[in-house]
Amino acid sequence: VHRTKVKVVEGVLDANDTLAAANRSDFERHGVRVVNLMSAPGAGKTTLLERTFELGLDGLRAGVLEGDVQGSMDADRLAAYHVPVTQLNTDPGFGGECHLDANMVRSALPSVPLEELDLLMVENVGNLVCPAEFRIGEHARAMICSVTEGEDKPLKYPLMFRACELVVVNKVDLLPHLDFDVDRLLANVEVVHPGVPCLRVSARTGEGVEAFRDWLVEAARGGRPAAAGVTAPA
Ligand SMILES: Nc1nc2c(ncn2[C@@H]2O[C@H](COP(=O)(O)OP(=O)(O)OP(=O)(O)O)[C@@H](O)[C@H]2O)c(=O)[nH]1
Ligand SMILES: [Mg+2]
Repeated sequence: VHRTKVKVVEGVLDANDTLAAANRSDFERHGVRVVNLMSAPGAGKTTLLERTFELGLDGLRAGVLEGDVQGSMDADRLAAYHVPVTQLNTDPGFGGECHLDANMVRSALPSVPLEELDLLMVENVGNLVCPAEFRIGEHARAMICSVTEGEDKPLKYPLMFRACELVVVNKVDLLPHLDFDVDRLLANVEVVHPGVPCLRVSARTGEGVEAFRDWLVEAARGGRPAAAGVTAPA
């Protein structure tokens, strides 16, 4: 019974990879690079996107695919920046999934104006486990952890910290009020994902947002490798 269960899980992930590859080829046909943003709920994905759109993306035409269990609050916030935003709710039809998968993204693609975009930012559902397991056809993944979450998180949720090409340490403006040790966090990141670039950012004050924007622009121009440690779509 146990072996059968394992096979089922592998089968689900294989099917996901096949759909992720189909998404990837649609993105590439339109010349769109896709970045998947992942974090625990409330780490600052939407706020960081807001600050990034305020800075501008070096002339790149950006859009957002906004993943939430329900509601459109984040999509409404981002639409204020005059970028095309498509809401993808995992509640209807998907049973309130805690992550986006390739099939959900595929079902949303007809509503995403790919021909108008160079860069599609996907804000995943806030969750530190499941989003890391499902590729969606993206070219790069950034994960955001905030300084209120604890230095131990890379050791407790290693896949999330491994399945990304960038770690953003957000809310550094709060450090004077906390006993959070950024160096200890970064050492733990290094244990699970040696060499991954990390940025110190405050989406509140704008500190470090330019470096994040520069990373995005480079990712959009094809300068980033595929994620290590996870099955990349063929
Ligand atoms: N002090 C501080 N607060 C921040 C920062 N970034 C985000 N916040 C606050 O943190 C809360 C959550 O931010 P969001 O940007 O909504 O987080 P999110 O990751 O998009 O959340 P979900 O989409 O619900 O997973 C909000 O109250 C933000 O104002 C930061 O750099 N510093
Ligand atoms: Mg959000």
